[in-house]
Amino acid sequence: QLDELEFNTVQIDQHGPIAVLTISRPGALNALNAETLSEIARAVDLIVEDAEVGVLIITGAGEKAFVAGADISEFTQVQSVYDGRELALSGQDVMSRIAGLPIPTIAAVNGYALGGGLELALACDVRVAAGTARLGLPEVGLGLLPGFGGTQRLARLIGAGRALDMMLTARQVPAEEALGMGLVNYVADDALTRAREVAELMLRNAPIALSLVKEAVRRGLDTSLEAGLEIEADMFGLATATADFKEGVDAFLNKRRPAFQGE
Ligand code: CO8
Repeated sequence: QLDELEFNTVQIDQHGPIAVLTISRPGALNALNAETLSEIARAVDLIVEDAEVGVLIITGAGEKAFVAGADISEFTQVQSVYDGRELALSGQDVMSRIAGLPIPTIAAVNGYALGGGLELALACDVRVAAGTARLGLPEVGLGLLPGFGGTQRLARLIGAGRALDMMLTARQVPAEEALGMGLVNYVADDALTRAREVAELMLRNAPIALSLVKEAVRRGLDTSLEAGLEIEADMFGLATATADFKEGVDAFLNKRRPAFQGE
């Protein structure tokens, strides 16, 4: 059972097909230190290996913060350009692993999602924010820039103009404004409860189709429209070879709910 695994700074709760990964560093607003980053990577690997899990929700412990950034107290260990680059690469690796997962991922953003915390939320497919959430990339105030994918993923998600405004001002964007700019998909009183509802909607659908949608969008964003359309056609072809495609069509024609097997 996933929820019996021992971690120091993260916790996995699994209820059927929904796994919730909670980042928990009380006293540091769940900031990501080296241990937390490696535990997130390990936990994500284990979650994906579990065939029962269909959706991953990532959240932060407590009401005050999702994740308040990379752990600033570790920055004093950075002594050279090489160290800084390696730090960025290792964080980017964890975020890219999350972005590349074959199952849908939802960030339930409670409170502060700053710096590396927002970058973690950006690596997820969908973001649900609590009304109290505040999202920002304040790295320039530390003499840094976002290093865990933020300069790239934020601009792709909300456009270069809005992303540059956020990164150059270092301001914290409140939940409702984040909703308006497409930075989050939903605002709710209880982000985790709403994230579970969104997960339930996703889980009604064919799992292989979900993973193919993700792959088509992710790979398409890095290429021309023409090449992206080709990727879409490839993914579409793969979907038509699944048993779930036959099941979905048969269920529709016979006016029943489909029973997808992920095959
Ligand atoms: N790292 C380490 N500790 C933190 C962090 C953090 N990012 N954020 C908060 N904490 C700690 C505080 O130091 C404090 O600890 P203590 O009680 O021991 O003094 C505790 O959490 C509570 O925080 P505050 O007392 O500051 O709480 P407030 O309510 O007054 O303020 C804020 C909340 C506004 C969220 C404030 O804590 C804050 O500004 N935090 C830092 C936010 C930030 O700048 N985040 C970005 C960090 S940089 C980053 O993420 C870069 C990622 C890419 C790295 C690439 C490397 C090359």
